[in-house]
Amino acid sequence: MAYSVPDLNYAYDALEPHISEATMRVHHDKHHQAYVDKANAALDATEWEGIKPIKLLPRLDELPEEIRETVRNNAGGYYNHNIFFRSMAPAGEGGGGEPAGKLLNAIKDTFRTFEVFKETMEAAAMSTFGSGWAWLVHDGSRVLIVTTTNQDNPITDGLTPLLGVDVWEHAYYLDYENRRADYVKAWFEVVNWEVVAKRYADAPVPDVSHILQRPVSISGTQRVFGELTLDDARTQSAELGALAGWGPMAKVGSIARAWGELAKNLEGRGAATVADLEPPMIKQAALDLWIIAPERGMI
Ligand code: MN3
Repeated sequence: MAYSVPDLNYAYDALEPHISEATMRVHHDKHHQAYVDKANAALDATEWEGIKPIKLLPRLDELPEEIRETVRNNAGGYYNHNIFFRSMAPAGEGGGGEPAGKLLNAIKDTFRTFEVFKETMEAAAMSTFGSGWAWLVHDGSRVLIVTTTNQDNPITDGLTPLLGVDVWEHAYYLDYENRRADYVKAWFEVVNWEVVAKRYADAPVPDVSHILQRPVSISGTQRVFGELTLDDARTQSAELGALAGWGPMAKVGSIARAWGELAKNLEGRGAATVADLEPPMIKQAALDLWIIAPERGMI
C-alpha cells in the first residue's frame, strides 16, 4: 500500500503561539504531502512499494540507482515528518515540561541534567548547516544527540530516533524568519514527552536474560544475578573491599568498586533487584563484575 500523510493528533492552531496555524498548514499539508507523493511515485510498481520506511531506509544501498536518491529524500522526508508531527502536543496539554521515569534517567546518564540536554539539542540544531534535523536517538545502550542533513534519518546508521526537530526553513520561517534558535526554544514548549518515552521504551536493547540467570556467590550462598538486591551489592562491595590489596586476589579492588557502583545504581533507580534495572546497565554491571566475559573487541 502506498504511503499517506497521517492526520495530526491536534488542531492546526493548537501549537500556537509557539508554532502558528499557517506554518502547520503549509508544513503538514504541502511539504509532508509532497514527500509522500514523490516517494510513492518513485516506488510505484517496484518490489519496494509499500515497504515501511523503517525497513526501507536501512537498505537504501539495495535500491535501483535511478530511484535511490529520490527515495532517500522522500521516504526519508515522509518518515521524519511522521516522527516530528507525532512528537508534538499543545503546550500544557501533553506538550512541554520535562520527561519522567526511565527516559529522564537515560537523559541524565548521558547529559547530567535535562537543562544540559536541551542546550545540547539547541546547539546541535544550530550547528546543522543548511537543511536538516537534530535528533535524540538510542544506540542500544544509551541516548545520544546526532544531526542529519536533508531528509536523512539516524535509522540508516542503525540508531533508533526518539525525537527530532526539523530545522528546514519551511518549519519556522513564517513564524521566526531567520531566528532558528528562537524556534528551537519554542519547539521545546510543545514536545510530547509521553510519546518520546514510549519510543524509548520500545527501542531495541541488548537481551540480558542469560545474564540475569548467571549464578553468583554472595557470602557463600549461591544466588542468581538478576535476583540480587541493594543489600547484596553492598555486602559484596564491603567484603571484597576488605580483601583489596591482598596479593593473590588480582582485580579484587576493581570488582569491589563495581559492586559499589551496582549498589549506587540500584539505590538511584529505586530498583528492588538487578532485574529491575535497564538492560544496558545490567550488561555493563555484569561486565564490570566479571560475571560475563568481555566481548571480542572490548579490551
Ligand atoms: Mn519539514
